[in-house]
Amino acid sequence: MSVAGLIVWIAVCQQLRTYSAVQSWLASHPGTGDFQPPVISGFPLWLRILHFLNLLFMLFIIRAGIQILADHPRLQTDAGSMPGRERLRLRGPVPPDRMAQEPPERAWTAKDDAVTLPRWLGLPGIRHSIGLARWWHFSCDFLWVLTGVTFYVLLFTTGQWARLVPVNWSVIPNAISTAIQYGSLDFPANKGWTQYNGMQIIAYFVVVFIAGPLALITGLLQAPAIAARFGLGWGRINRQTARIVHFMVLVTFVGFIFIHTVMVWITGLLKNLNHITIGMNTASWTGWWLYVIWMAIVVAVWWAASPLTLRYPRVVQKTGRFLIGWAKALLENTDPRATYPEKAISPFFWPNGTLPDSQEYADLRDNGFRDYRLRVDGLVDKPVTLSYEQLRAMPKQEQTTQHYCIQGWSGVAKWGGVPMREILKLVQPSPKARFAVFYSLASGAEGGVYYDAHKIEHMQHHLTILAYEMNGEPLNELHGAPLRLRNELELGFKQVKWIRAIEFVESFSHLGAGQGGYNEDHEFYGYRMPI
Ligand SMILES: Nc1nc2c(c(=O)[nH]1)N[C@H]1C(S)=C(S)[C@@H](COP(=O)(O)O)O[C@H]1N2
Ligand SMILES: [Mo]
Repeated sequence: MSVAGLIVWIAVCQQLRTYSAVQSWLASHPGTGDFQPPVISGFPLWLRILHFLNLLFMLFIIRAGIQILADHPRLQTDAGSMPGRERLRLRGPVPPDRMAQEPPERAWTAKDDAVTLPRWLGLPGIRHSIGLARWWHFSCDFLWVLTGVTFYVLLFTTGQWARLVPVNWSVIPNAISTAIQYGSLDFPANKGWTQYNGMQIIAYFVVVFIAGPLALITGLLQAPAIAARFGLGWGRINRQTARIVHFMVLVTFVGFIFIHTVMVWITGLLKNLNHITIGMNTASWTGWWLYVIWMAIVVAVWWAASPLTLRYPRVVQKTGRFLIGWAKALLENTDPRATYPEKAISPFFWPNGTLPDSQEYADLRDNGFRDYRLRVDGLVDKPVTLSYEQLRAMPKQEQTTQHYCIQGWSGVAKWGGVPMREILKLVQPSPKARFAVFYSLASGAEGGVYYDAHKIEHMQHHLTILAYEMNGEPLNELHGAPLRLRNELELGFKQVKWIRAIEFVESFSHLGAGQGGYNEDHEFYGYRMPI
């Protein structure tokens, strides 16, 4: 299709150039013009260095981004991630017989839905490796944003901005002229040392000033901390539409990198390379060799990234935490307030996680949880044990909020249960207590008790509850009966289901692998997950 289109385009452009009217129009619109006054200072060192750093970070952002997409390989506008309404999906539909979520062990979970990628493409490639991919993605995002901000500042303080911002509308006819000239395979003169042509400057402008910021904004809009603060759980601007735009930005970047590279090669390779490597307008081979060395480095790092990540996952987790943990800590201070009307409730709510498989749980469930006991202890003045009945007799709170799974899906549900601040009133944590640890009756996917630690400040929040109801019904087994946590600031995996006990601690380093929760230990997630 695209090859045929290209051939037709070339033929049309060549025919156009046989008409004298077109020829004289092209002569008066050569491609370059006063929309970009010549920049005579060449390419300064900072610009050349930032250009290469940008590429390096971008490649990892792209690879890790594709990996994140592969963990929930569906794109749609529906805030509730209803299967069957996708605009694009990288795998088959949800098996119809497993949509019903009945019996619970037959339900198709979000983890069942994740796809594997080749290791040279995805980072690190293996199925459901989103924890590691996110450290790469966010760490490189941070470095890339630093690069970008430095670039903006230097652009506008040195006059180099003129290369990227057309100053009048004659850029449009000159862009059309450029397209016809390239299309006819009779290229316009390459004046790139001082002046870009219309198509070029528009492409650079879009990538630097539109796609770049949009990537950052649509990334942030996917964070529970931001959505729960600004009420972006449903309506047009929601996590799923942000994911679509984020994906379109990815396609733009990949398309740009490809076309940009092709153009560098076919419009005067040696000079073009010298511009951006040694900053000289000569046709020597120096730039070529620097380019070869640089590309060799890129390929080597590219090749090593997945194997090294799989070999030293804990190092990736710790490095990521070092680089961007502070930003997540900041976001954890946002105040989640958003609740939604009942009509926002998602008709389908993806399930996730590993069901409890013990006889103990089966007995509790079969007996309507009459024998269930919640133990709350640790660094508290008054440890308590509460029965299901006692919990239901405590003050009840209902809230319609949005759930954000780390994998990418979201869903709105109405939750009913006991506010955590009521529990705090009962047990009175000592001043030393810094975290509330929630232990599950269920094991995690690799065995061992599922648990997760939360900041004690979040337990005071008015939207933090122990839910025993979902959408007006008693919570069912799949979604965490008898009790699950709702902390609206954090991602889904921290909302422990099938809660057995709560312990207040000063530090979680002695629990499990010491990372703050089951998925933090086993899947290398961070324990702060407001994004
Ligand atoms: N005990 C336990 N709780 C858990 C999990 C789990 O595997 N075990 N999975 C978590 C994840 S990843 C998500 S997204 C939510 C899913 O809740 P849902 O099944 O009600 O949608 O539960 C969280 N709580
Ligand atoms: Mo999740």
